[in-house]
Amino acid sequence: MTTTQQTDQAAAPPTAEGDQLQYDLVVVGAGFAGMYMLHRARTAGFSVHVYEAGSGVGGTWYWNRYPGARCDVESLEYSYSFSKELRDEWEWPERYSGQPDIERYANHVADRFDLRRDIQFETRVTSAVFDEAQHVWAIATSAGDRVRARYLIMATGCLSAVNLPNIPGRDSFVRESYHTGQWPKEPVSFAGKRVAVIGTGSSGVQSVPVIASQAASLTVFQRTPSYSLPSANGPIPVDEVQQFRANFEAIHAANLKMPGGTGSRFTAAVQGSVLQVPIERRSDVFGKAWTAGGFSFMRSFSDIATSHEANGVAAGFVKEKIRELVRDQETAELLCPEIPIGCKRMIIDSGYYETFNMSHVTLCDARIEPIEAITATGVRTVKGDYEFDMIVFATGFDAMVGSLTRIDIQGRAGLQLRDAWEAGPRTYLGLAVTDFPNLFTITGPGSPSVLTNMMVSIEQHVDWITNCLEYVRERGASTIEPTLAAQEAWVDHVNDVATRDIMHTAPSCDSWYLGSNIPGKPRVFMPLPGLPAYIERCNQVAAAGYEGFVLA
Ligand code: N01
Repeated sequence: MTTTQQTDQAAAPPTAEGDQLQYDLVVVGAGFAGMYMLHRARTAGFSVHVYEAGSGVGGTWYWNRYPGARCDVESLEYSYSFSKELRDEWEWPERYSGQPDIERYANHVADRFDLRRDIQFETRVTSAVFDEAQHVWAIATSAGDRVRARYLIMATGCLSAVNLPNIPGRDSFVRESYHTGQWPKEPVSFAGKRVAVIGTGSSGVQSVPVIASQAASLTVFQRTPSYSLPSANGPIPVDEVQQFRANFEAIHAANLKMPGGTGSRFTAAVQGSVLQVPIERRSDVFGKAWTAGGFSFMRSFSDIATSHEANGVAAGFVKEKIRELVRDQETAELLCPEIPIGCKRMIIDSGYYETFNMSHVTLCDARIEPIEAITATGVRTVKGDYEFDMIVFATGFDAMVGSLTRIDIQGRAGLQLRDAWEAGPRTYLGLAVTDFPNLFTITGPGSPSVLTNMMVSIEQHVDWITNCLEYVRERGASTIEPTLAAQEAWVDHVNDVATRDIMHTAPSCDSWYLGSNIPGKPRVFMPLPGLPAYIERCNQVAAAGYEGFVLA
């Protein structure tokens, strides 16, 4: 691999003796969560130090610099809300921002709020051990730091621990290879090269058209076809930006009442069931939503996510579109998914299906031709050997828990977080974990996180954590930790809500939400559907003196 693989680097844990408490908070990660945590906690008078493995800020948007990387939430909403000045001065060039613009925004925020002085780059936290005698976290890093902090805040992101597929011979390829989630900063040229892309989730689907436009040939290895919707991306009209800014407070408040924390400006085209309207009207509504782009399609009727039958009708429309867009009907059929639409994270693309009309682009489907091995010079399938100059692994992430369990985190009595979560993640509110005092997870499993606009969830979590830390400080306590009973009840609640979410938990659907993209990972639905009820619960817990937590 030409990329640096994230590994479990188990450095020796720091010793308890002799070390002074250096910081109130150590924050792990300088993506949008870590940056806002630093800003809020600093403003509240805490001393904060942030460790970041990359050489710059941006987190997801630092690492995922693969060609075509783009956000599927509208730029105006995929922005911090906490500062009016920041909102008003920043101009997004496109409705759906590309990675370079989002990284530029992250850097602008870091400069504007003078964040860099408390961020240590190119430093990975390797272990964190809770010292039960001193009530502090003893933290070790890849750069040899040994520091002690009262609180450990994990801002490690939900999609940051990359998944390299367990294909035999994976590391034997001697030419260029990359994982989309650890794309190098140096330019990568595809010109004149025979390129393979393995994986057809968002990262694969976004990168395919860009790679195809430059490579000599492109072979796309698909294991499961995904539904993708056109973005209809373009500049944001000036009057829309003005309207958005003028009405920001109302729009933001309305977004907080939406299940995903976004999209209040675009309500369902038809408030009712797709099954109750005549077929011509259905096609008309679907067609308009398809042309409007982005998630509009999923909002065309109000029961696409709640009725199997309605979901099937919507899926049928998309499959017809695929058959229209892809000239070779054999390829088109292979691209048509069989799973419910939306059970995996929806993909928003820029010309994905059309790319298969290019004569140098080939689809290699695992149902016909499974991959047997990676060789020194390419990929071996059951039908024979393909030679490539470059392999792009667009094979996703050990989502939601990988970035936490790959670090050696020890709570009370040496309990390892990865052992505590062996049967699936267990948290209280997706924010804290029993037996791991003074540890908080931003957008952790058991919170709505990846089912929402992450910016909204990040801000909600950071604000809640900061208020909580102020509360603990005011009471002169040195630890805060959820009770086992509160955590168990929360896990039961998350499971209960997930079971009722028929779309995301369809038995036919193996998604990273369920952990089923990682061999051996327990099949547990990790995020909690429904942001508004979640926010209400978090607020109730705080108002009741942090109910379910113990302060000591
Ligand atoms: O990862 P994925 P991703 N052999 O897990 C295949 C966010 N994101 O990086 O479906 C062969 O979705 C796997 O096949 P299968 C977004 O939330 C957002 O693309 O498991 N193939 C699948 O096709 C997204 O959902 C944006 O059968 C193998 C692919 O690799 C999330 O990140 C952009 C394999 C992995 O797809 C993850 O997306 C990019 C194997 N052994 C990402 N193992 C936007 O904002 C895996 N695969 C738009």
